[in-house]
Amino acid sequence: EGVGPQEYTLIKMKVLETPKALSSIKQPIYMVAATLRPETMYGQTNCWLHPDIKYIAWQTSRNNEVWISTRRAARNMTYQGFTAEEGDVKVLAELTGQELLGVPLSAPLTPHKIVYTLPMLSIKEDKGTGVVTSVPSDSPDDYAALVDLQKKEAFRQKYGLKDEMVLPYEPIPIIEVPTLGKLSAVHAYETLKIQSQNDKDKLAEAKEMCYLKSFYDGVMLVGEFAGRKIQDVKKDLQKRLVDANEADVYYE
Ligand code: A2H
Repeated sequence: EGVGPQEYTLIKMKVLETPKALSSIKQPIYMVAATLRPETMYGQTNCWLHPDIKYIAWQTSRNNEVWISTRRAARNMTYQGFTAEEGDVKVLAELTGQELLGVPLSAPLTPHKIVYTLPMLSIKEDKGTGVVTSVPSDSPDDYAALVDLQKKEAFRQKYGLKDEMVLPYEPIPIIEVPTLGKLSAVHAYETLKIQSQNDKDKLAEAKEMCYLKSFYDGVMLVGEFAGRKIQDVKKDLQKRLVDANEADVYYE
């Protein structure tokens, strides 16, 4: 990673049914996922949370919205104009990822009307918001974690997830990458015979196979920018999302 701060697009995923633990909150609630790939939002199938990480629901100064992220990310955001006062996080609730699983969300650009929060064990507490949007077509980590849940009923049951939150969601072809095809992450996963989201070395290899190539040679298959190269549309797509109040820009 470079010297300067990293710019993330914060994707706002609206909570459609407030979980019990947040029932006192009457404002609109969003999970905010930090991504480097706003142009992949057409392929979202779910949202990842780490079951053991602590998240907070906190008051932003944006349209009275309440956002869910790690406390660390919320604190950083107080210095980026997201709150009334710098350094002051107004915490409305604190809870673990586990308490927030199986929550229905509405997310931008994906064809799915509802996507669910599901568990991912490789989420890092000290990066982004701790909330990760899942694009299994183009992210080997996302594909591996989704397949783990789809293959193992016991894993779904452990977290109280219903089959319909997981089983109907398949990778969506959104970007064509020369030699890797229209589902580049699936191609890498299969070529390297990855077994699970814990296959760290092979997943690192899969990411090497996919990411640079997708960024430099990938072509959009869907949406307003279909037929255009990824590197030429990333900024425009970010701006569209921000202008529609479906995203924000966050640095760390
Ligand atoms: B990306 P970097 Cl399709 N822990 O978004 C683990 N991973 C995290 C995270 C956390 N706390 N916060 C964000 N991320 C993921 C989409 C995507 C991403 C695609 C392809 C590649 C890709 C859909 N998931 O990232 O360490 C998020 O996944 C390639 C690295 O700051 C975020 O972008 O470089 C990316 O990792 C940020 O990772």
